[in-house]
Amino acid sequence: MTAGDDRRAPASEFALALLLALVERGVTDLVVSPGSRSQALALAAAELERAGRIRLHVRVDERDAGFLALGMGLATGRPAPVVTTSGSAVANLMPAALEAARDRTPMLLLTADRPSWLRGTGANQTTDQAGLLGDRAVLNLDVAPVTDADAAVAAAAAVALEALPVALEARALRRGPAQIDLQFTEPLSGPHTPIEALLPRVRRALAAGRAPLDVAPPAAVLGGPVTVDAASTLVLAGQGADADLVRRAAERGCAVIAEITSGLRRWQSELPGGYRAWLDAGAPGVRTVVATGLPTLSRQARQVALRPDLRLVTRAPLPGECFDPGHRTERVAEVRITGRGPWTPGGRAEDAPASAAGAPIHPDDPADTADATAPSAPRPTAPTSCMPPADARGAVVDAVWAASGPADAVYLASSTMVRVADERVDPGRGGVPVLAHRGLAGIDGTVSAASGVALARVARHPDAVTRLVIGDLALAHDVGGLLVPPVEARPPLQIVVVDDRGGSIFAGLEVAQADPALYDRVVRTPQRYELTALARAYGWGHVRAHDPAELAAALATRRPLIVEVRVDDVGGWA
Ligand SMILES: Cc1ncc(C[n+]2csc(CCOP(=O)(O)OP(=O)(O)O)c2C)c(N)n1
Repeated sequence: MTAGDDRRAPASEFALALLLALVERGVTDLVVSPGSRSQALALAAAELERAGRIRLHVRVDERDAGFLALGMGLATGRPAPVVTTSGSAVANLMPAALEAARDRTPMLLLTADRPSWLRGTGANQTTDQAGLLGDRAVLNLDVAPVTDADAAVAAAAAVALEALPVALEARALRRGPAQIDLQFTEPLSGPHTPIEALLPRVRRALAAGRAPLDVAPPAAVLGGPVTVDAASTLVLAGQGADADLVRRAAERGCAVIAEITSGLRRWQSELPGGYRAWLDAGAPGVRTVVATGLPTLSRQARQVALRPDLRLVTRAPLPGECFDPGHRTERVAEVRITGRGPWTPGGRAEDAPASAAGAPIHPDDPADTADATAPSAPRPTAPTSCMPPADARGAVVDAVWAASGPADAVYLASSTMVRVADERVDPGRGGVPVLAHRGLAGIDGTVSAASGVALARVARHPDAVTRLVIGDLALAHDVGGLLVPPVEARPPLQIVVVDDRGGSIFAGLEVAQADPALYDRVVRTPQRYELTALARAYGWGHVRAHDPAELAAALATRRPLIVEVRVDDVGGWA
């Protein structure tokens, strides 16, 4: 192409080169919300999809786009970059990004912006959106517009190389959301070099550039390694727990409590009466508590961590917040375990990963570490001795676990049901991958996040079904997550809605003693929506399950479906 007939739009040349660079370095999925300022990125994403180089997911609502990407990041450990236009669109990514910051899920926000000289001038759809996450982001880049098509590849490679070590490397020392704010000037899109011609140039530019070295966490933050004695150690694992530490602890005979959202339940010890009762009994014999991840699901776990007579050690190798209820934990990068304790893990041997080599993509993903080709055969349900059959919530947990195999996944919405599952699922049923966003324990974005998990799982295991267990308010909160463009495959997701008319979680709190009418009006907040009509409006199948058999039959279809379970005021099937 000669200078005279060069009609390439720098915006499009740059956008395609940037996305190609990310794909070259491992990005497989992109999430796009529509807009004008972001058109070059969006069109480049669509072209890459057409060329079979990425999977593209389009969501109208940026909040849903953010949570969809969060779910993919949770399931794979890699970010699915999210493309948005400028203005309030960017702010809609905030809830998912805050969650990602807390539970250190990789996330890459590609936010299109107007050129910096329009900031502060009252320009349409323009706000101070670069660096919106502040220091919650692991990286903030504010990228000036590329105005010369010949400079586009070098500029794109420079941006990618700056972001890659932080945003993409699985072993990055910082993990969480990264924002690349990309300023674009007119023309916002236009002709560009074809993918096949651009790719070798992008590869050369990536190879020629040098990625900045990642910054090690300040040494002062981390003590250790600490050595603990298995016989007197309790390991407490929450979401994001270190799988290797938990496995070593279980094999050494430590007492292990693995919250259901740690995904490591199979390593939990057989503690008399269940872990809550054992903790209530004073955790006999324990002198040291080792925490890993973010335990959030029981009052007892927090209390044991606060006991002044026990030493608290938290394994938290990455900078940022860690589990430290009493502001006194010994924060360490590594925990060594000596000796031998009396406890045995309750999980079955075949639930354990075949090999400890190579970190699983998700800590409780036996399908990713063991035989990934094994059929996702449902497990027999464990005896449900601790709850009467009339307990509808318990029956939902049993049915979901019975229907799910190791290549499937269960996503637990925040609120009552995650706690029911935590109490009820014994280690013998610990082979099913469990995911949740427990960092901030929001009830927002749950349908979208579970959809992201479902899409990530099925990309790896073609028959995988993800099952979301969600309350009626959390579903209402993310109705928009049900909206899937007609050209896109519906995520292989079954949504079990436990409808107890509002937030039942509050019934166990002091607020439940308030005037019942006031309590209902502003706390429990029962809603009235017709789930059948809602499902139809968004193109989902819907069934109502009146008993465990109907629920099991619905789940056994393995088809995308909304399954409604109505629960009465005493917890039975309504
Ligand atoms: C984004 C967000 N808003 C509000 C809350 C507070 N909250 C926690 S649980 C809950 C009620 C959830 O009700 P539902 O989804 O029906 O579940 P249930 O309690 O009935 O199991 C609310 C409003 C929250 N965690 N996150």
